Amino acid sequence: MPGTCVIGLQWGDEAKGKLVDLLTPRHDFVVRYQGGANAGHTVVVGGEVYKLSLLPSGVLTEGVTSVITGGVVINPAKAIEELDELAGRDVRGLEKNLKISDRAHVIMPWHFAEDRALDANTTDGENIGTTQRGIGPCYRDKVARSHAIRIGDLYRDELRQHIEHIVAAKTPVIAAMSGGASPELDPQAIYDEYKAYAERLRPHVCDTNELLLTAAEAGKRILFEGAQGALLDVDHGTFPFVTSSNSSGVGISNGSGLPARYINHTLGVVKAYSTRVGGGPFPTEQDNADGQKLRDQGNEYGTVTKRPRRCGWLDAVAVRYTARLGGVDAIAVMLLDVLSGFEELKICNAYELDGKTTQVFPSHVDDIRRVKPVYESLPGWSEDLTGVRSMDDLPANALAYLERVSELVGRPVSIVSVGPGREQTILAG
Ligand code: 2SA
Ligand code: MG
Repeated sequence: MPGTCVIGLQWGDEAKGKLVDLLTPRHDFVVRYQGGANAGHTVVVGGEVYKLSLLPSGVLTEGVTSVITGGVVINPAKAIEELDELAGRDVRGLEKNLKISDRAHVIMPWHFAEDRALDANTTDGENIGTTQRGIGPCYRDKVARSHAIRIGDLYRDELRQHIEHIVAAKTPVIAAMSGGASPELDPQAIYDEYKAYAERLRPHVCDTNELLLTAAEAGKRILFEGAQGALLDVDHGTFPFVTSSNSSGVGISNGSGLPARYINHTLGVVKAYSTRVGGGPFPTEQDNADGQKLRDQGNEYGTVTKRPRRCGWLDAVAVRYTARLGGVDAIAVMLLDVLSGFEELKICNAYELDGKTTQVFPSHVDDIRRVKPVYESLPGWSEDLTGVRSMDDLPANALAYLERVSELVGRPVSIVSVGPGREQTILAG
């Protein structure tokens, strides 16, 4: 009865999508349980590149049921756009194989306006740098309850009235937040638009709690696909520079509705270096030639927003923390090929804070800003790794790098990735 999770241990973009795609054939269900269309999962199948934001990466494998649970916030237009694109590229069976929870909250037009206004109005000068996909405002309305719309509400008679009520309440607030300009929110137009989305998505909508509980009780194999990374977790990450969901391992049960007893293997996904997109502290950031080289070699640009990602050395203090937080059994080290051509590689193995050396990841953003990373140096390698298929064929320095990462993080390395293709994957035993 395996329930396997794939979660990112950094700030997202660890190449989780590739791993989920690889593991999917061994599962009956693939589940997205948090976040929304802020995620960007790139999967390469047979030389074809698929970029998914909202749909689980499992949709690319026929015969597997992909599930978007109640913990996800859904932009219906985006769901439809991705469905259409996949249908146009001959991905089959989605009508039957994609399930969307009727409990999931809906991203509405006002959420985009609020996301823009909120992110431009931070108090301490640094913006969160959200993806502007309405994620935070939608989760905020979910927790606040009174102005929320769930997928199931789209099929109820009260929807028209509910939209009118919310637009009336929000219009002056959004206007005040954005310097007086009234947002263009026409209740009738919004109603018509979302009714059309609802009809289009109707074949997919169901009670996914019931579906997944029944599946788990019957011993079906379920793969949980995390979005973003654990350091962006709203409760346990670098708050407030985080996303609005539980993107660490703790989010799996609350987002999916499945109790933790059905989860028995957690794979933590680690990029061989670090990246972050958006604002917030990043202790090992290299705003210099090394960072630029990582960005160039790793093609480090946002999948969703195309923003250049900030790049730096691997931060083993942060990853050790998130591996423990996530109850991670083993780690997958991704994008190792990107490190080829560096004479020297650095790994942060401790922080200095107020004159003391620590291996504890600080809880307060100001302290994370103040830490000074303590680095150790490892010799690099010049060989191209993209064609390597076994651990034995890796250069000695690459093997030594992996061993040291494993030691510092405190978890075995079970998978190494040397390129985006399915075949560019090494099982480390
Ligand atoms: P939001 O939009 O409210 O979730 O933004 C809050 C913070 O979370 C970060 N965030 C991400 N970081 C890395 N990757 C993400 N997905 C896309 C990608 C991002 C993109 O795969 O590249 O295309 O820019 C993602 N989603 C959210 C975000 O940058 C804020 O720091
Ligand atoms: Mg991504």
